[in-house]
Amino acid sequence: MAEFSQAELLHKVLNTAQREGDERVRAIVGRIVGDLFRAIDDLDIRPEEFWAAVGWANKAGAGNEFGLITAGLGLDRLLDIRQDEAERARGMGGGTERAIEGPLYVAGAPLSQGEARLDGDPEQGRVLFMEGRVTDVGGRPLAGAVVDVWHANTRGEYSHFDGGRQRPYNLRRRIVTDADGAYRYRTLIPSGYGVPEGSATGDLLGRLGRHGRRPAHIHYFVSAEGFRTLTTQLNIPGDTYLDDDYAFATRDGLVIGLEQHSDPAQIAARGLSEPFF
Ligand code: MBD
Ligand code: FE
Repeated sequence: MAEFSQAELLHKVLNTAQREGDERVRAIVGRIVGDLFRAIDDLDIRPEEFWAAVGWANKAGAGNEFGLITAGLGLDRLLDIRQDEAERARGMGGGTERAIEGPLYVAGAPLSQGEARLDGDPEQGRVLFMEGRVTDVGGRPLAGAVVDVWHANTRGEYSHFDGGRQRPYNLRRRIVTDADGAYRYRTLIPSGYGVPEGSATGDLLGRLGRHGRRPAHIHYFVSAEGFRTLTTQLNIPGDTYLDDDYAFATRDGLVIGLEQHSDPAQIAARGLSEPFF
């Protein structure tokens, strides 16, 4: 029976002696597994704790929850912080701040020119008319840019992730900017998202004494030929969770201004009364 030390065990796990395999994967897996070896040692992790964690990870995987978990552990925000720093170091700053993508994007939303109506399911809610302009960092309008937006409904649920309760691509659209770089859309003000009750993510957050709530937000990818794509989110003002987001994704500069209108004629004059289905 072979006897070997922990260090030798790690070398065998990583197949360090061979030139085969992917060196980058070896470096990353080596760091993480080495740290796990140390954690098991230093914290004296018991077999029951270890197997409970394996069961938890299996549940998380079965529920496609890893994107929810990384957001809650701050990893997505860490990547944003690092990209901000890298851009600042290269003198690339300026423009709208980035915010994390999150795990609930679906590619291929309906595409329209200049404007769109996002809500297609019959739902009671506060109507939101959004107007914006895509420019380069120097303020020059970008015609033909694509604004890809997605958000939750008034119950905080996303289409494609709610067991089929909403129709496909509800509250998801791609809008091409006009000659002035402008776009506009009509939708319903979303509610904040909450990590599902009883999920592996919810269990973990509960064990940390945390909640899994996000403030109401609207996701954006903004892309244009010859420019890097901006991934960001806009926040609805006044939300309780603006400064207590489980995903650490909010930024002061991304809270939009809202003007309230109650005159139905004024609302009708803005158009976009027909759903684009
Ligand atoms: C979301 O809606 C979201 O935007 C993020 C970042 C994480 C979980 C759910
Ligand atoms: Fe979201």
